[in-house]
Amino acid sequence: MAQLPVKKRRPRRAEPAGPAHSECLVRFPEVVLGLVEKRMGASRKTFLTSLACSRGFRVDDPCSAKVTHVVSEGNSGDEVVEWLKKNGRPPAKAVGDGPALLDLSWFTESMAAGRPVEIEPRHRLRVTAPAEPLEEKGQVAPYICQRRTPLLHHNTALTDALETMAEEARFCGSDVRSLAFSRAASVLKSLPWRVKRIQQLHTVPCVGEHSQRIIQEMLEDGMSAEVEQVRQSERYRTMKLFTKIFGVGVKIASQWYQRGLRTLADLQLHQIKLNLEQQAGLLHYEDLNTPVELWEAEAISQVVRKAVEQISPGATVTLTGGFRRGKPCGHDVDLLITHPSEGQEMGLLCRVISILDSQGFLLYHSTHRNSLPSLEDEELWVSDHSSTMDHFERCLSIFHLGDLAGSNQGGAGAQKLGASTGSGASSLWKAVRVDLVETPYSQFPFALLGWTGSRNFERDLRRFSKHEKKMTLNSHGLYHLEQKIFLPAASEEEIFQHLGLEYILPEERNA
Ligand code: 8DG
Ligand code: CA
Ligand code: CA
Repeated sequence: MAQLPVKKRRPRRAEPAGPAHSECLVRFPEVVLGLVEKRMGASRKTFLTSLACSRGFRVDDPCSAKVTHVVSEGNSGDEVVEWLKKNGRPPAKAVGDGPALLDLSWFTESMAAGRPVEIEPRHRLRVTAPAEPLEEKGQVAPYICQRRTPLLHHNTALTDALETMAEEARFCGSDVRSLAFSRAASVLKSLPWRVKRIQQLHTVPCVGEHSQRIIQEMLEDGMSAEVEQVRQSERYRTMKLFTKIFGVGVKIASQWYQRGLRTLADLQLHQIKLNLEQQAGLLHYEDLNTPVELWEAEAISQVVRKAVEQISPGATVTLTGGFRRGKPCGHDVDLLITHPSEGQEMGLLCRVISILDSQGFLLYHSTHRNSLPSLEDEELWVSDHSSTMDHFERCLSIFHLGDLAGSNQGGAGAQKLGASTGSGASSLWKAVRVDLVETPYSQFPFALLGWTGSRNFERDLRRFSKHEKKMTLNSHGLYHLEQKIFLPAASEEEIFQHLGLEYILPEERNA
C-alpha cells in the first residue's frame, strides 16, 4: 500500500492538477478524481495528485462537472456536499446523480491496485441531508427499480406477513400469486413512513385486493389469521423444511410431501435417491441454514482472492449479492471474478477451483461451463429467455470455513481443521454456500448489477427495460431491440443512465 505523508493543514482554495500532471499518461479516461483540500491540506493534496497522475488517473478541480470521483479525508459526506456547494459545484439534481463521494480509503486502495477499485459501501461517504424525493409527494413509482428500498424500513410486520403468503403461493406452484404478494411487500419496504390505515395505500401501486385484506387484518388485530394458519399448516412447514435443502426446489419438495414424507429423517426411511448436490445439502443442512455473517463472507472472499492472485495477478474478486446491498448476513456468498485485460479471465475459475480444492476448502462444487455461442447473435436478445439468461462460467460450491477468524490464514487454518468429521453449531468449522462467477471485464458492470439483486429489483429492472425502453437487459449486456445496438457501460451508473433511470445505490435495492 502506498505510504502517505503526515497531514499538514494549509487553507487554500482547491486547484486543478498543474501542467506537470497533465503530461502523465491517462489510463482510466472514464474516471476523473477530485481531491477535497478541506482537512487534507494543500501539500498532501499535491502529493496525492502526483501519485494519482503517476498511476494514470486524471485529477481535476473537485468542483468541476467533469469529476466523477470526489475523494476526501476526515470529512463527513454532508461536509463534503457543503464544501462543494460553497466552492461552486452545482448541486446534483438527485441522489446518485453527480460524482461518487468517497473516503480516502478508496483512493489508497486504488493506488495500491494501480486501477480504480470497485466502490464498496464502506468507501462511500454518508450524506444525511434530505434527498430529493424520487416520486412526487403521495405518488409511488410503479417499478421497483424507480424506487429506493432500504434494508431497514417502517413496515416489517406487514412485509413479513406478505412474504409468508408469497412463499406459500410459490409452494403451491402459483408463481403469479406469489409475485403479487412479493410486489406488495416490496412497495411497502420503500415507503418512508409506517402504514397505519389501509386508506393510506389507495394510491400506492402493486397492492392488490388480497394483500390489502392481509394488511387490514394486521392493522386491526396486530396479526392475520390467514397468515398464521399458513405458518402453522403442515404443508407449509414441510415444504419449508425440504426446500431449505441445497438442491431441492418446490417441485421435488412437493413430490416428497405427496408421498407422505414430513421430516428429514423420512428421506432416509423412504430411501429417497438424492443427487450429489442434495446429498451435500442434507449433510450440511444445519450449517447451510445458519446465516452467513459479513466477516465470514469477507474471510471467504479473501481466500478466493489469494487463489486468484496466485494464478493471475491483477484479477479481482468482488463480493456481491445481499452483502453488497449492506445486509449484515445472508444465506450464501456471491463472488464475481474478472480481470481488467479482457480475455485474461478465461479459464481462471477452473484453476481457482482446483487450487481451493487442493487446499481443502471445497466440501462440494459443481461448475457450469460457459455455454454462450455469441453475444452478437441477435436472436439471443430477442428471445423470451434473453433477459434471464446467464452464460457465465460459474461454480456452485460449499466451502469449508475453518477457524479463519483465529488463524487469519485461510489455507493453513482449514487444513488444520480439515479432519473434522461434522459440521454444526458446536464444531470448529462451518459449511458455507458460495457462488463463484467468472466474467469478462467488458460485461462486469452488467454482471455486478445482475448479481447484486435483490431478485425483485432485478426482475423489475428487466421488465422496465423491456416494456418502457424496448431494451433487453441481462448480466451480459444491454441491447436496444429497435436500434439493434449494444449499449456498452463501464459502470452500473452508466447502465442506469442508458435506461433513463436515476441511479439507485446497492443499499437501496433491498426490494
Ligand atoms: P442472501 O444470499 O443474502 O440471502 O440473498 P441474495 O444475495 O440477495 O440472494 P441470492 O440468491 O444469493 O442471489 C443474489 C443475486 O444473484 C440475485 O439478484 C439473483 C442473482 N442470481 C442468482 N443466480 C443467478 C444466475 O444464474 N444469473 C444471474 N444473472 N443472476 C443470478 O442467484
Ligand atoms: Ca447471496
Ligand atoms: Ca447466490
